[in-house]
Parts: sequence; structure tokens; C-alpha cells
Amino acid sequence: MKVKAIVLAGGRGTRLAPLTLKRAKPAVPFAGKYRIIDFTLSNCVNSNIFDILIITQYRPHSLNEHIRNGRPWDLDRGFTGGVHLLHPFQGLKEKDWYAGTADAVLQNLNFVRHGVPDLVLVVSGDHVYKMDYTKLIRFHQSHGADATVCTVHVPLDQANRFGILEVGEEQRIEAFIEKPEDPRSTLASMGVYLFNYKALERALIDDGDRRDSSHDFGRDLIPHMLRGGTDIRAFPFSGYWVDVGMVDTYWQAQMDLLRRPPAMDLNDRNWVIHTRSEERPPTRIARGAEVANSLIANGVVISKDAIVEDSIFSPGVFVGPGARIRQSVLLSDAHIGAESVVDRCIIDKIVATGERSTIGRIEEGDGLGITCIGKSTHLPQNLVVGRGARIGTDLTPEDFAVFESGTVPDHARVGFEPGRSKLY
Ligand code: ADQ
Ligand code: ADP
Repeated sequence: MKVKAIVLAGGRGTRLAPLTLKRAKPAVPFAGKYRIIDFTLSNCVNSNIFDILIITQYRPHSLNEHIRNGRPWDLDRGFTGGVHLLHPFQGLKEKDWYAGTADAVLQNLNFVRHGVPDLVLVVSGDHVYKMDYTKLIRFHQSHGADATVCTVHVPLDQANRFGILEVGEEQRIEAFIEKPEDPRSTLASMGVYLFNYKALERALIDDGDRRDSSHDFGRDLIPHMLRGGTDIRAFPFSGYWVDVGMVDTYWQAQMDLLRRPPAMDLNDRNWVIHTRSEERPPTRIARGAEVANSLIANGVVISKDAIVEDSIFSPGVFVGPGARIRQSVLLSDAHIGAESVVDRCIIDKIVATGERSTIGRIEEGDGLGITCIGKSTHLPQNLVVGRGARIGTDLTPEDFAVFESGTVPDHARVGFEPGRSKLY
């Protein structure tokens, strides 16, 4: 049985800005030493799927750099598959950017067809979960399905963000509505699909010919297949699964790793999450510093009298003397100035905060209100950045001169277009 996986990694990830202003969502760092796509790639190789196509589109540079020849995932294989990144290309016909996810696969059908797979697994590159796809394959085959959609239950008030479905006997899908305004069920599609190759090919070509289609798996392809009588089943998944599509869910998913017990065990020797690691020296924690309930990667320096609680640090983070960090996610080489307070924040790579600045939640209150500072930004000393504020990338202390009082208001949007300081 030949199984090929297609990882959809081309979405723009607007709701995860500023983290996605410079990189595709699957390349966003996660949990100290991983990138989001590592979870999906590890699921594939841990399920013995070694033939993988990654379809990119928006800002693929970080993703390219991370995946390269696939060595960390044991995917540097030519003859038996391996991993291939597919970027949009100009074919014979004048074609624009991919219209939707189904169009992205259709335009790469030659690569999908190559090697004549029996089954095609279509997955998203921006989900965090551990799933043994061999169970899905067994389910699909024992039900004699043409296609199988993986499903989870979601809270009713969030159901309008997902494809929602109704199932009948033997898990046969009877209805599928993409992002319904008024959802009546909480059974959601994970956006993870398994197809018999022939059924997928027919459906993609059919959908490609439709003028009224947006060429999307959830919006068009699956509902069309159902209407045409294709046998599609729902595979119930019961483990931890998140679509880390928004700043708040990205932060929450990492806090979930700090719960006791953690929502997902990263120490599971039977399910290793593989990644490309950097060489960094050991972490150094100075006398008088306190670190509690946190995940700290290599190359970190925590200076004297600093306090770090419930936080996740990527390699090379520097915390100055007397700084206080709480419930925050700091990416590689972030530099927190002395005596600063960072609370409920996401601080991207190479951000530097000035001394005595206060970033994030200052008082207790409702809602998450996560504050997020974009890559390579330099904040001036004594700056106060309010809760829920989002700051773009590459800003310099001069860009903050517009905030005469030295305070960026709660929920402000600053400089989301690179090179322009602008308050939204
Ligand atoms: P969404 O996540 O909203 O819903 P979509 O934005 O199409 O769907 O993204 C799916 C995946 O495809 C993402 O990984 C994204 O990065 C990628 N992608 C988007 N456009 C692409 C393109 N043009 N080329 C390549 N890749 C692209 C989907 C389903 C729902 C389901 C949720 C679960 O449509 O039914 O409930 O996922 O999160
Ligand atoms: P991030 O970790 O923030 O996603 P990376 O460090 O992976 O970003 O870099 C993103 C892309 O930019 C990669 O393709 C990398 O090769 C490229 N890049 C990084 N630094 C340089 C540089 N100094 N000159 C040219 N390209 C670079």
C-alpha cells in the first residue's frame, strides 16, 4: 500500500501576524525548539509515511531553510520518496497564485501522481497534535471508503471557524458545511483527509472545471464529492489537537504544554518530535535568579535576580538582571533589558527591549489580551506596551517616538507594514 502525504503550507496566516509577516505559518517557531510543521512531519514519519510533498506559496524562505533535504526527519531519500517542497510555478497556461487548497493540489497533480500512490493523505502544516495515521488508514480501508475526514469535537461557540459535519451509520458523512454561521453540531473537520488516489484525482479535475468553485477542500471539494454520492467517512480523533492559527491560540497551545500533566508529552520516546536543531552552548542561570515551570532551550542566559515563571524560551534568549518574565513565549535571541517586566507576551526573534520597560498585561483582567512584538524590533528604554498590543517587525526606537508619553496603548496595532511606523 503506497501512501503519499501532501502538506498544505501556503496559507498567509494573517491572524497570526506579526509572527507571520516574514514567514509562513508552518515555519513559526513553537515550544522552544520546534517549528509548527515539525508536528505534522513527525506524525508522518512516525506513521511510516516517508513520501511527502509540501505545497508552499506565501513567504517560504524560513520553511525552505528549516526543511532543506529533510535529514532531521529521516526524509533525505530520493528513490523511496523523501520530502519535496513545491513552490508555485508558471506552467503552460497563464495562471495566477493558487485559488484555494484544492487548486494548489490540482496544479501539482503530476507530482502527486508520481510513483502511483494508492492513498493520498492531505494534511495541514499548521496543526499541533500527535496522531498515528496508520490507525486512520486502517479505519479508511476497513470501511471501504473513497475518502475519510478526521474529526474532533470543538466548543459550540468556536464551531463557526471549522468545517462542521453530520454523520450517520458506520461513520458515513451525511452533511458537511464549511464554517457555518449558525453551527448545529460540534463535530468538526480537522482539515486532515485521506483519499483513494483515483477518487481524489477525479474530484480535483471535476472541481477545477467548475466556474462557481473557490477550489478549496472544505468549501468546495468535500461538499461536491458528497453531493455526487462519494462514500466519505468520519474518523474520530480523541487526542489533543490545535489549529494554531491565531496569536491567542498560539500562546494558549504553548501554555498547555506547561500544564501538569502537559497537554502533549514531548518526552514520549515512542513518538519523537523531530526538528532541525541549532548548536548552542548550555543554558546559564545566574545565582539569585528564579526559574519555575518553564521550558528553556539551549544557549539561554538568565541574569541575577531575574524571575522567570510559566514561560517558554527558544535558544539564545537573554534576560537582563532583575527582569521579570511571566506566562510568555520568547523566540531565539530575544533580549530582555534589565529590570523589565514581560507578562503574557510573545516576543519574536532578535527583539530587544530597553531597560525598565513594561510589556503586556499590567493588571489582572478578562480575556487573554496577548501582547506580541514582531521580529527584530528594538524597543526604547522605559517603554510601556499595553496588553493585547501587536507590534510589527524591524521597528527602531525612533518609530516609538510618536508615543510621547512612552506608552503604547492596549490593543494598539503598530507598524504592521515593514518600514513604516503607523498606529492602527
Ligand atoms: P482553514 O484552516 O480555515 O480550514 P485554509 O485557510 O484553507 O483552511 O487552510 C488549510 C491549510 O492549507 C493551512 O495549512 C494553510 O496554510 C494551507 N493553505 C491555504 N491556502 C493555501 C494555498 N493556496 N496553497 C497551499 N496551502 C494553502 C480548514 C478546513 C476546515 C477545517 C479546518 C481545521 O477547510 O474544514 O475545519 O481547516 O483547522
Ligand atoms: P525565522 O527563523 O525568523 O523564520 P530564518 O532565520 O530561518 O528566519 O531566516 C529566514 C530566511 O532568511 C532563510 O531563508 C534564511 O536563509 C534567510 N536569511 C537569514 N539570514 C540571512 C542573511 N544574513 N542573508 C541572507 N539571507 C538570510
